[in-house]
Amino acid sequence: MIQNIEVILAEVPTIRPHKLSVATMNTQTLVLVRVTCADGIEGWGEATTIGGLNYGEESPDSIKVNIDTHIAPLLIGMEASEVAKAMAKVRKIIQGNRFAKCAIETALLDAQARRLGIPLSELLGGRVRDALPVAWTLASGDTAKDIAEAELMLEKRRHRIFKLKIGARPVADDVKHVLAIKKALGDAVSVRVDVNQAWSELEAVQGIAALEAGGVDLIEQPVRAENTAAMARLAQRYAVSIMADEALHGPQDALAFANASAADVFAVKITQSGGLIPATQVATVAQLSGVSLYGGTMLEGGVGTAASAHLFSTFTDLSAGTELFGPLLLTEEVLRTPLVYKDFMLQVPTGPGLGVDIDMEKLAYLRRK
Ligand code: MUC
Ligand code: MG
Repeated sequence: MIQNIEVILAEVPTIRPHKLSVATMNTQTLVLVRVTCADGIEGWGEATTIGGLNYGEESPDSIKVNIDTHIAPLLIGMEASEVAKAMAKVRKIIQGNRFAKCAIETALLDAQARRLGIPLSELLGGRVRDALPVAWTLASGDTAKDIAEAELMLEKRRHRIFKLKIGARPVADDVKHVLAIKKALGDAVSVRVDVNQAWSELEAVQGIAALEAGGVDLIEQPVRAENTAAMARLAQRYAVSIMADEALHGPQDALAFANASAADVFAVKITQSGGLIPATQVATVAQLSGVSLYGGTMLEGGVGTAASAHLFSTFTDLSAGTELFGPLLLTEEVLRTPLVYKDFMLQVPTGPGLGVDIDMEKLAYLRRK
């Protein structure tokens, strides 16, 4: 039986300012959900987002209040091992709130996988890989600093795929910045950009042409999320891959995007999709439509990153890799044993459930008072 649901907000500083077109992050607010079951088993989930309400429609505060007030009361007393029934009830009664739903579903699936003594990946169809390629985001706002940071990552064999956050400055300045980094890092390294919706279609046409000519591999969400027609025109116009991120809020959007041929790649995010199971449906739509897959992040800590890793390990096609580096951007670790990054890959945890343990003392210290 589901006995208790607790939402914990924890403030963790980032290792350096992380500059996106929509926000500059100096701290990340982790949103953690702990589900306690009557059989003594506990499950954890995460609903972390970026920049309050700058990025998505849910804030850490709204997620907490909506779970505490509207979602938890629906679930308390329900059978904990019947995750699908519990989530069907939540999805029927609660509109929107995809991040909140994701954290709840993750915690229930974590508990159930622990109960069964199997890794979460095996509840999600089964892993086809044990390690995932991981990109790093260069977003210091300074070209020379970004190059030095990338070189350090290459030297440590941690990342060889780099995503650059652009869109806040004029297109010509951004292009100059990206191409200087691409030139410094060379051909063995994949350089990509994420515009986070900042460009008009005309700016995108101009920017992408220059970036493609300079050897950039992938252009993420260049225009507004709702501008499907522009995404389709850009995807058709350019050989370089166009990736949808903010446009995808679950399977329905994925289907519309696939039908409109509006992206070459989908960034699958478990929170933005509304949970692990809807995220599997996004991936299925992509695979059936010939769209490539990329494992996205909302810069979660260890819990959400582990949950995403379990899901992405089940994708047969993961040709664009992942960006599951969230915990590495934070100054404090909430897991007792950190996730393992080596040889440019994140190792998918192998223990029961998420395969991670929370450091409760550390969390008590980081917790918003
Ligand atoms: C996004 O838009 O993809 C992922 C990596 C990063 O630096 O920001 C996020 C969000
Ligand atoms: Mg993105």
